[in-house]
Amino acid sequence: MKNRLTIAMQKSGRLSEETQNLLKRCGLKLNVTDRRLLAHVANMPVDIMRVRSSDIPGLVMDGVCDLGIVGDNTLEEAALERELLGGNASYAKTTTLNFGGCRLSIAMPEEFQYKGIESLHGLRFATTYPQLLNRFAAENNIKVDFCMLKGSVEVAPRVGLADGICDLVSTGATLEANGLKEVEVIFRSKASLIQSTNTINEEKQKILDTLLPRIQGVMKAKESKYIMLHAPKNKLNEVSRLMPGKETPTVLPLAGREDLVAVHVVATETFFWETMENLKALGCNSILVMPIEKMMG
Ligand code: PRT
Repeated sequence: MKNRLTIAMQKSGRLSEETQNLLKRCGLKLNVTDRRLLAHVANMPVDIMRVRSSDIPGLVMDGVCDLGIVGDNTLEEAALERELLGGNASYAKTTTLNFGGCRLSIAMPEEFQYKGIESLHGLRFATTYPQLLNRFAAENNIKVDFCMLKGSVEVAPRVGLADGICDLVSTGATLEANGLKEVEVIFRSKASLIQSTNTINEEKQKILDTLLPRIQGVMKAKESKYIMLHAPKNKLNEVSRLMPGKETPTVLPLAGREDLVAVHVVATETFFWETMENLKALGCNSILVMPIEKMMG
C-alpha cells in the first residue's frame, strides 16, 4: 500500500451511503458490495478501508489511513480520549462535508424541572460520548456522572440506569418517542474529511492533489444551483441584487426581443421560493433552477 492512498470510511450505517456517493462522484470506481475490509479502487491508486465509525479517527491519527470520513462527534470524542491518555491526537481537518448533520444534546425526562445548566449538577447520564459530556460539565462548572452505553441510550432513564442522556439528535423523534426533552445542545456535528499529519511520499501526494479538489468540487456543486431566467432589460440591476451568492450573472440577448434578456447565474447559496416570487414580481419569467453535477475553478 506504499504508493496507494488509503481512505477510511464507515462500513455500514448513516454515513456509509453518502460517503460512497461522494467518492463515486469524484470519479472513483469502487465496488464495496462484498464483505471485504479493504476495497481496491479500479481506476485510481486508492484503497478504501471499511470499518466502524469509532475506529476511523485512530486509523488516521496513527497514519494507518491517509484520509478518513467521519462525524465530528466521533472525531472530537476520540481526540479528547487520546489527549487524556497521552496518545497522539493529531489530524488535519480538510473539509467539512455537507451530510451527517446532527447535534449532541442532553435530554431529560419530560417531567424534569429544567432550570438551567446548574440543575444538571450531580446527575448521571447515559452516553456514548463521556469526553464531550465531561468537557461540557467542566466548562459550565458542574459535576456529572455517566454510564457508558453504545446503543439504546434513550431507554436508560426509564429503566433507572441514569437521570438523563447525552446523545445524538437529528429530528428529535427518538427523544419524543421515549418521553425525553432536549435541554442543552453541547456539540454540533457534520461529517468531515480528515487527513493524517504523517508525511506522505510523492506518489501519494499526487493522488491527494487530484482527489482533494474533486471532493471540494463535488461538495460545492451539491450546494450550488444553476439559475436561468428571462428578465426585463430595464430591471437588470434589481434582478442582479436578488440573485443569491457573489457570482456575476451572464446576460444574453433573446432572439426577437428588445425588452427581455436571458440571465444565467450559479447560485452558491440557497435559492428560496421567496426569491423566485420576488423575481416574478419584477417581471421575470421562465425561471429555472437546476442542480449542478461537478464544479471546478
Ligand atoms: O456503527 P458504527 O460503529 O460505525 O458507528 P455509529 O454507531 O456512530 O453509527 P451510526 O450509523 O448510527 O452513526 C454514524 C454517524 O452518523 C454518527 O457518528 C453521526 O456523526 C451521524 N449521525 C447523524 C447520527 C445521527 N444523525 C443520528 N440521529 N448518528 C446517530 N443518530 C441516532 C441517535 O444516536 C439516536 O439514536 O439517531 C437517533 C436520533 O435520531 P432522531 O432523528 O430521532 O433525532
